[in-house]
Amino acid sequence: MEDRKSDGKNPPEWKPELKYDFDPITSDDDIVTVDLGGTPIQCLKIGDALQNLRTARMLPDYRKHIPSIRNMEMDHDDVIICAFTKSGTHWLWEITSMLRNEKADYHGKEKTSAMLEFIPAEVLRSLPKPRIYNTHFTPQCLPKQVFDKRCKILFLQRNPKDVLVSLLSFLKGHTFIDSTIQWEEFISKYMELEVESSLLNWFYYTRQWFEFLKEGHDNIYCLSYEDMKEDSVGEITKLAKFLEVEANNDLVKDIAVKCSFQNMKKAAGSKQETFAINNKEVAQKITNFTYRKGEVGDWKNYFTVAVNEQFNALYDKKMKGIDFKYRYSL
Ligand code: PPS
Repeated sequence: MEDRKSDGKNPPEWKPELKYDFDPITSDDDIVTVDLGGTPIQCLKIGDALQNLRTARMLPDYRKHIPSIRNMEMDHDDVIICAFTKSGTHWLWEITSMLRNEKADYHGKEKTSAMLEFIPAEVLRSLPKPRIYNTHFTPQCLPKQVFDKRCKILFLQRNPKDVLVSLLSFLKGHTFIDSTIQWEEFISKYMELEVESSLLNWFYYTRQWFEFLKEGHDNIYCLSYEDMKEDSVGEITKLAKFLEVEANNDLVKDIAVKCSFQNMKKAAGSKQETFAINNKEVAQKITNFTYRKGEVGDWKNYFTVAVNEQFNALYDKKMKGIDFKYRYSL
């Protein structure tokens, strides 16, 4: 894999730090090519987790990392936030951190600092308490002790139409896909996506979680982005109860205000990033697409009537037997 260094003449364009070892690919490895809006992406597949080969050394080698996460020790008071990407994970992580610290102060670090996909198990274990991990993995990749020790899990959902609009902006922003790809192209390819991927395939991810929830787990609390938008104070109050945290009305209101979209976007600049970003412009760009709009219903600006009908039909087919009702507007 190429090294990303400056030629010494021009300031280096910021690229994620490639800090992990990555063993050679062998014939035993499962390599899949995923077509996202016309950009073929080569990935290593471990179970239902995909590792993009282009950025492989940015994250630990999944062939060793996933087993080590599965076997990671957990304490009964560790909490894990589970959500499909672009569902509001940053938002819920900040709220949960404030609640558990009983203070409406922003966490000093970016939420990727506590992400199961990004961080080696021994580093995750050494984070100060209260520990709030987060992940886009399905239950099959979570630490086994989560279930033995009955750690609290927060399962956050968001309607898939807003998720996909947000996802395109994220993939383009990180140059995971060609920045010229238009929404029409992206959504039509996305509707053909069959790969069993926790990271990319919303239908697959969500089904996996619902099948798992059917088993009945009272250590899992379900929330939705739309409910949080509609009534932040009410949802934070209910969450505090589940987390068994003392939170009076003033604290809950302060958290709701501090965690509003605009305030979190402003605060993002002062956080210590997981990947050292020494280029202010790039850091601002990443903040701008991580905190893009923060609304319910932006999908209506993208889905045509025909695409919407096609998507609804696909949803009915893929989500048969799952009776959860997503909210597409408030
Ligand atoms: S990630 O990078 O996959 O973990 O993204 P994730 O944090 O899950 O989701 C990003 C979307 O959440 C919106 N967001 C918020 N909405 C409301 N309030 C707050 N405080 C907030 N913080 C983040 C963010 O803007 C992304 O959605 P879109 O629709 O792109 O704006």
